[in-house]
Amino acid sequence: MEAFADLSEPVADLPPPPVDEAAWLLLPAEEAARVAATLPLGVRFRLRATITPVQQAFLDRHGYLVYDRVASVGEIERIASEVERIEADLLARDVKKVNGIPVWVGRGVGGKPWIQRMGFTSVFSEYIRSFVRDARFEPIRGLIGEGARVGDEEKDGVVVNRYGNLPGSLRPRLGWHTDALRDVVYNWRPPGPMLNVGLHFDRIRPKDGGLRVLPGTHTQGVLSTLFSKIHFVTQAPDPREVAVETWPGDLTVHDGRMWHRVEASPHEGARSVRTSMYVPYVVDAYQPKSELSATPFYLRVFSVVLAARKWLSARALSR
Ligand SMILES: O=C(O)CCC(=O)C(=O)O
Ligand SMILES: [Fe+2]
Repeated sequence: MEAFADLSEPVADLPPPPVDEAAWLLLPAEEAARVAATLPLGVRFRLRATITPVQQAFLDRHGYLVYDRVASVGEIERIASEVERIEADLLARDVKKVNGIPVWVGRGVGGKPWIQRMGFTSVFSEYIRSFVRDARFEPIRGLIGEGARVGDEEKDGVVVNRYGNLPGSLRPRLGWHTDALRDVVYNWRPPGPMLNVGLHFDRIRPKDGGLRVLPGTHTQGVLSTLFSKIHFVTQAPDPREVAVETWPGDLTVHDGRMWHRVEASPHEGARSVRTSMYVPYVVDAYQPKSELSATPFYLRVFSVVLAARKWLSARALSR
């Protein structure tokens, strides 16, 4: 225990228990839909051996699910230490891109170089590679679709995001967006169903910032998916948004067509840091990336914005 720990705000508090689904496990779909409609938007589910009818109905209705602490604190710590090891290696080798996906290096706690978006982590870590394949995630794989696989070398691979409100941080937040935009931009096809699976490393209360989702927007028309907000630019809170409160090890599933964003932390320094890890499940034809892969257009735009931000903050720090 640190001598000056702030005891007024418990940060290691326990989550409310996940909803008890025992009575609903065999419900037919229509009844499960009725039950799902009565659950609060902040409901937490327990990941079982199969996806329950009510979980499926909640996802269909609202576009997301939160699973109570699917990873242990020990596992989260181990993954975080693997991420630090990979980071040290990428920084030492001055790697700017992995398989065409930019490595965004900002400044972290104490001003040290800090990788804020890292793709393909499971390619660099046997631990992460086997963790994301653990038997407990089988039902999630089934949720994505028949024959879904973890795309270690596909899309952006297993991505680790780090946000922080620190001098030189490249991303304290992430503006409103749908993940489905990528589908539209690359494949010229309307956004289809697609699920994103995220592991959360931190205790984040609504007042600490973190993930915000707009329930139900996954069923909007294509035009709303594309234009009801300006992708990555609109930051303002939406009156209908839900703050996804997390405890370390929580797992979220969200529909890629749903609008969501990451709110900045109001804290400073280490207390403001938030880490999430997203696992790509792929059902399409195998399309591995390689060192020859081109950088996706939207990441190029991002890189220009981040370079500008980096330059501005370097100027501010040197004053
Ligand atoms: O960090 C998060 O939880 C969300 C990240 C996200 O939405 C994204 O990278 O597309
Ligand atoms: Fe997203």
